[in-house]
Amino acid sequence: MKIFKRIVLLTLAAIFFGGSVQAIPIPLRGVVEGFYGTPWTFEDRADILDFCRQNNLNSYIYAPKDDPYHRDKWRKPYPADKLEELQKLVAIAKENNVRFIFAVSPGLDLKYDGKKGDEDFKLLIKKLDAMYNIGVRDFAIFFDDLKDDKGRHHENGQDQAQFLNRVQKNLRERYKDVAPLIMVPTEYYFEDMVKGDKVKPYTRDLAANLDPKIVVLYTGRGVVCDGITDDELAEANKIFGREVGVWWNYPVNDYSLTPDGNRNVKLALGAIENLPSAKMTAIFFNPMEQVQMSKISLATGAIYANNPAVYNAESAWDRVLAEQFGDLAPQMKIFAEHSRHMENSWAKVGEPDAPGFATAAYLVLNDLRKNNSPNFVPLEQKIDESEIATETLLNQLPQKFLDECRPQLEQLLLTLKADSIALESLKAGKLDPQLKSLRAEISANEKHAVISEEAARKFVDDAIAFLDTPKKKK
Ligand code: LOG
Repeated sequence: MKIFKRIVLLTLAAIFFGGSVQAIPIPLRGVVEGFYGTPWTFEDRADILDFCRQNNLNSYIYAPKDDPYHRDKWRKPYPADKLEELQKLVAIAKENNVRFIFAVSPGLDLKYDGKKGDEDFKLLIKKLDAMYNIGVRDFAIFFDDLKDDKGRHHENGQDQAQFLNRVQKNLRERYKDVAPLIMVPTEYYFEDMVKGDKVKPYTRDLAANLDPKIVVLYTGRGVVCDGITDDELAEANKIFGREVGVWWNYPVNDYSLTPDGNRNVKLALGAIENLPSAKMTAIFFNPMEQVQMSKISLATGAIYANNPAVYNAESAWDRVLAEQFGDLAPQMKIFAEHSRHMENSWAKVGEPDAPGFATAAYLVLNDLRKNNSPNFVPLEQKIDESEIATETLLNQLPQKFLDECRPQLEQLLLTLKADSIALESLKAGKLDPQLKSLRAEISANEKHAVISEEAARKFVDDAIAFLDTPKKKK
């Protein structure tokens, strides 16, 4: 009996870990071009559609925030040249077996009632019809980011639901081949949908009135958060009375801003992680303006979306780096490790940057603070290894990648130079005057590139602070 049990268990384990368990892909999986900033070019989009096919992603949502015809001037029809470009993309999507989902964000000034409401409804249908005529069969309507300066929005859930139901009904009556609508609510993250243990009125009314076939996307606990658990997903499903889909805000970096308003200064090069393994209807990854650099995490996202139950972020990351960078994968991994954590006052996602480096640096300073003599070697090795990798990438990466990550590579190299000098200063017990000017240079460059804030950059700051502090007499 015991032996029999063991055989059964071993067989089950072999099936499970051998990967022969049937993969269950998320039905709708892809990329949402949904970031603020310069929209992707035609070539970028064609490239991403091909990438989607290669990675078994079956959908692409066209929703660039700064395409005026998508949001600010949504009532205006696309001019002929733009329409022609879209038509070509729709054809390319079809060739690649990717659904081209056309989105409009009319919420900034959409009218719901009366004559104005009817006019707007007609204009929106006209906009979608033009897309139908160039081959689009999937549509989305987004109502995100409608808050005023005080963080309040004035949307009514019932109005929005009725509007969307009407759009859905109109399309389905006239066209037999359009897919169910996809929508993003105005309260699109969990913490904004509830107050205490109560669902807020807007979300409650939207959920109660929205056609159950319409797909709702949400972003998780926050706008940019560090994961969604199966329980959290179940909670969102309950609120909306349907299986919701996810709009995942990684690797998007449009909120990585400098004080003077430069965007996209930090690259998000980590793996997709901490997403549900439970059944889900849709997932869309919002990428960076830097299209090539986005492909690292997008490809891990594709591995996740094709088999969420067995996804392992670390091994997916390794596999993708090898596929995309070949011989340069080890160097790329070192660089990417310095640039995967994204955080500000309202956003937090991605593994910590270069944790091995950060630990080695911490140990050195900790010993010095305690008057122990530190072992400098592990940190020295980390600095050297990162420096060699960065230089190799600057010399050998193909141009299309360098076009997108040169500022960050150069910033890392500068920071590592400062790290070396910081280390020598600590060894000598005396601050090299060069160090502070290098630190100022790093700050100045952060207008264009931010990297490794809590690892390579932090060591420079910690070393300066340590050497600047007057020693206590023993
Ligand atoms: C926007 C999105 C933006 C992202 C990250 C959603 C649904 N909407 O705060 O366009 O790229 O956050 O900044 C958003 O996420 N709003």
